[in-house]
Amino acid sequence: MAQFIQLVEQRTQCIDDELVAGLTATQATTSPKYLYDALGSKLFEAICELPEYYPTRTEAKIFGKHAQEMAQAIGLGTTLIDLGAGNCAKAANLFPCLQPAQYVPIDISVEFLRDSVNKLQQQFPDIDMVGVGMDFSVDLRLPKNVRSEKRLFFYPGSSIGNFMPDDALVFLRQIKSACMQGDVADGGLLIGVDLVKENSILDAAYDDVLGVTASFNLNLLLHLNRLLDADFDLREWRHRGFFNDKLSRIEMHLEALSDQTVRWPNGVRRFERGERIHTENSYKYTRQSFISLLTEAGFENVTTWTDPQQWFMVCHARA
Ligand code: AVI
Repeated sequence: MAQFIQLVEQRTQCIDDELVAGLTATQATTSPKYLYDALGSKLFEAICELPEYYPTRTEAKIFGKHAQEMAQAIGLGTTLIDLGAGNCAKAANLFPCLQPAQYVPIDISVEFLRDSVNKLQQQFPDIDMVGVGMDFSVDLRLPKNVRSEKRLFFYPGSSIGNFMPDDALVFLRQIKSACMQGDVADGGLLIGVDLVKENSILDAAYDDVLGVTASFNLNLLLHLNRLLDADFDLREWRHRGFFNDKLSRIEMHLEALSDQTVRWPNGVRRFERGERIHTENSYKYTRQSFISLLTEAGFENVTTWTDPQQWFMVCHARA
């Protein structure tokens, strides 16, 4: 069994306060991290299989084609820190080329991660693995068991797009300083970024015909019901997912299908028909706008790889 460190509690006052503040704001909002309970993580895996959801397979093709070049740019024997590891599959595909000395998958979805890392440890018994259950978007301080040598932060899947640009900058700066800990040359950051493209392709990717993304979004309400002991009725809500051209981002919302009141202990929120809860943004960058963001965060020597249609980009940058 792999080592596992759990730094998140399932239900804290902090979570409640954050959720209630978001739900009772004039424009109701929830952090996208609440999309990922155990079922949400499985639904996200299903999204990645959808024909409309191009990011996963496009990124996989880029890694498949250029992994050797990436390993040459990065070097072997890194401490591979996988942010939002989920089922750990993307990093595992890179093990043969990258040959990490230590693998550190981190995810907020603790039980899902625990299962994934234990299975992976059986497959790769020679790699030292330390699974960490934590919310790295809040605090990137790593436990002591994580080697400080040659840290390579791995952040695939364009999850950086789920941060507001200002928060993305703060987060990238945190990664940069975490790379700099230790006295051996850093491994840097290997990150996947979704690129701006035709609206119809983006719209379809976040509002698929099978309704898997709709289920993923609606499942957030089940999660909130559990976390807050609230009484959202899922039949009274629908999914909305579309590209907002001006802000260069996909927006996901849950829209009330009727006037209704949602209750939880010590709290209540009235929603009118058509009112929305903003549940996620997914920013789309151009190659240049993302390189500028990396540079502003203090990274240098940026190398990029993309697919022939230039729909997705993988970047390596040194701290
Ligand atoms: C995890 N993240 C990069 C996904 C995205 O594309 O923004 C989450 C997602 N939301 C809906 N579909 C996928």
